[in-house]
Amino acid sequence: MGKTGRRHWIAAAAVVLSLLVALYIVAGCSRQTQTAGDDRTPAVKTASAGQKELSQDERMAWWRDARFGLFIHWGLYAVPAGTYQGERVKGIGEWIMNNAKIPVAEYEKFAGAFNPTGFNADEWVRLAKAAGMRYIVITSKHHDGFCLWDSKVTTWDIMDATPYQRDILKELAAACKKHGIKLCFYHSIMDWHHPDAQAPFYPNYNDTKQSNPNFARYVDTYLKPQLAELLTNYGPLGVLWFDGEWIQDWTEPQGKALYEYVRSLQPQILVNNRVGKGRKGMEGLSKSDEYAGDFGTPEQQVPATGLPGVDWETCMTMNDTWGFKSYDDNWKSTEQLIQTLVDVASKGGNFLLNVGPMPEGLIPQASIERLQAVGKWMAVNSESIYGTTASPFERPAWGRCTAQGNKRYLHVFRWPVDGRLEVPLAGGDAPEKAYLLADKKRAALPMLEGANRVTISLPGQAPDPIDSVVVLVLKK
Ligand code: H79
Repeated sequence: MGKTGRRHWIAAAAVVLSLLVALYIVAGCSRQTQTAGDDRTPAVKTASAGQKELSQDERMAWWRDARFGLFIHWGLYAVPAGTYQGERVKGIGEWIMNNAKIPVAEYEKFAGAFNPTGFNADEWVRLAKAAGMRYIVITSKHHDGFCLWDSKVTTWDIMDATPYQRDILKELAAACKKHGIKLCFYHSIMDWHHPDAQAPFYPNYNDTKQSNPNFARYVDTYLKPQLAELLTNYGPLGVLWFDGEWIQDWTEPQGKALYEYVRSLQPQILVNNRVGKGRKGMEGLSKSDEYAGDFGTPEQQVPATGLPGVDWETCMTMNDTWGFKSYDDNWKSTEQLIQTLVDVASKGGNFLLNVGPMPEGLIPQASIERLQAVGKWMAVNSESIYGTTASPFERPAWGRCTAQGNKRYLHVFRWPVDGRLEVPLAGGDAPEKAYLLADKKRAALPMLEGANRVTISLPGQAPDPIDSVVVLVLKK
């Protein structure tokens, strides 16, 4: 080829290349349009000037990637810790005010005994981080109305009502920022302490038939101003996690309005479905296109086959209470906790695991030990959790599967005695390599391909008695 010929050839190649690039961009845009079409909640037009408005997928991205968070239920109920006037009170610890029918003035006395001198925000955040958790949801206010921060619209808070007088949320916000953990607040819509909310319903604060004629005043002069404080003084938050929305006085339109209000103050924040009336009992599910909220919140349960097309998060206790109860020793095993985390991930959900700190400011030792054990597993296996999506095939007899790109993470709960792991394959899936996630050398495990399945030969000994992960790489 002469010089001119070569030049022509290069020019032609450049034209073809730019055409390809143009095509790629167009294809990319149409993909984006499709994603935007999937959005279940319209974006709020509140992003400040010059700031790009995030799509639903962009807002959800960190949360979908995180998969694992720490729930913290902490408040005055930790003081009675499940016992009132010498009697053990049935039910979850943070409901003691309702369950033991404690008058407001009596309940207020617990504030004088709340002096958590052992509280160390940095330690809590490091514990969560070492467990492999990526976000923390703490009770800014539970149903008893008591506030863990210095609220300007009430004296029913840590600053004005207790001898402790330190803003717990401020300290947690600083520690979370330092350690790269997303801080989130649980906030109760129901309020058993406020005269314009459910306080007058005593002795049945949770009476779902009663209505308070002044409830609108509570929303406008108390609930919303408090949320404004939380949304402006503690940096960018990950989630506002509402609860207590089942009361007579709360409606879906109010939920939608509150959703918009929260996002007007922090456009990128996520809000759970309990902001409105979308949940169905403790299943906590909702289709977000009908109801307000970005994700469903099944409580103390994992949906049998997940919730395709809906973002969701299972919240769960380690024993039988959210708020500390001194005598609740019904702890789940580390095995149960790890396998539940994996089960949830294999169905495409997040896992929000609870601790109920003691009034001294310490997390119960049983919880610490379990979080550390989960962290030990995560240190080896977190790649099979973060950023994964639901299993592409039905639950196998040996365990669970999570997926990311061309990788299938095979979570082997029951190590096969014959050393053969049968894995279903979808049409077009061609196995390239299999290895143990615990094996730093990634030594290839022998594979035998069959019709719609591959059989992987495993070593005799499981690397982890609870869940050993085999990575199956598919040809791209
Ligand atoms: O904060 C923790 C609990 O205190 C709180 N949610 C977790 C995260 C909690 N909410 N409800 N309960 C505990 C039990 C109350 C259930 C009922 Fe109902 C309220 C039964 C009837 C009204 C749930 C909501 C089922 C129907 C509506």
